[in-house]
Amino acid sequence: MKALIIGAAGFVGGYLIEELKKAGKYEITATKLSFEELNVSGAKVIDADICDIEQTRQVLRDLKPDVIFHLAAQSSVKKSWEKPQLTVHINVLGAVNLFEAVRAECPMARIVVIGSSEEYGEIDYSAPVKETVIPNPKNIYALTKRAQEELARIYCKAYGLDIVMTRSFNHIGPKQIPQFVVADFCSQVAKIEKGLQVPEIRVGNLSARRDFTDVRDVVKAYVLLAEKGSKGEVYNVGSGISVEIAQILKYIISLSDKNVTIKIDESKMRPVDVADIKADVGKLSALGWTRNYDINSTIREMLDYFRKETL
Ligand code: A2R
Ligand code: GDD
Repeated sequence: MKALIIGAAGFVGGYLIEELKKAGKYEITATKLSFEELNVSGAKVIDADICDIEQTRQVLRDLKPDVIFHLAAQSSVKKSWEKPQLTVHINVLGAVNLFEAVRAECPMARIVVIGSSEEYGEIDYSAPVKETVIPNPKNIYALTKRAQEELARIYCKAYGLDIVMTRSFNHIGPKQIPQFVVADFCSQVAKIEKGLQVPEIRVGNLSARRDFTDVRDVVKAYVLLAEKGSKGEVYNVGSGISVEIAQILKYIISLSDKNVTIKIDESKMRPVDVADIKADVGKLSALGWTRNYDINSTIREMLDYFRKETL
């Protein structure tokens, strides 16, 4: 079975390669951008830019994959406010390019398209959100992921492409870059412990509540969806529990013996921020998905990772 991961040099890619290797039945090819590093064993690595339709077609023509995981994206909500055109370009044009290339080169391939919980936007937050709730995206990143999902649905219905979509909630784990909240706080604490930062942690909106899942459980869901997900369907990938960012900060600080003060950094605030969101994962669980990691153990691993990496 030939598996292709597009955008494999990011956070999720390395973990997905490991999960596919564990399954033992995949011949894995992974794409990265030409300037990115990806040193992995057990996968062939090639350069490809999803915004380049010819390059994308060439990859599919040469490989004829059975399953494609589309991870490539501008994945930061914060950056999408700063670079809206770039975000639309990569996330929307990239998706259309992939669908067009699949249509031309390997129309039978199963495609797992990674969307975001951010697509839900401003909804009733009182209960875990089901896939049937109508999304109401409130930021540029969210809208691009919504557009990607609707495009996927159109390519599925109009041309019969075999696409499964996700709305993935926040994922965390060792090696995540400090652009995202848990990695950011852990990285700052590690720097403070090494005397590289004054004992003051800079934070954004602490009142938001998010649903965090360990990346290793997330990639397990992606492989399961490749194998058992229903064509044309969207699946939440999350834990079902939302945690206040302030609570996470308090926990990370409690893991250190340093006296750390908290400083609100206005540059980390977003023009609009979803208040609280948690997934209903009944649809994914019905396929047999379970989680192995709890949030606190993942946070401890992340802090230890930054302690080792911070020199
Ligand atoms: O932006 P970079 O230099 O970090 O590269 C990212 C890469 N990428 C592309 N790949 C192919 N063609 C492009 N035109 C292109 N533009 C960016 O996709 C990065 O290496 C990868 C995405 O990885 P991350 O940003 O680390 O996202 P992560 O956490 O692995 O999330 C995977 C998926 C994304 O679609 C997120 O939007 C979603 O899960 O949450
Ligand atoms: N990054 C960051 N840094 N976020 C902070 C900070 C800080 O210092 N302080 C508070 N926050 C809040 C943000 O305002 C937001 O409410 C929450 O923490 C999570 O922010 P991020 O970790 O940056 O993630 P995100 O939710 O914007 O996006 C991530 O999750 C999405 C799924 O919900 C990304 O991984 C996306 O690619 C993914 O789709």
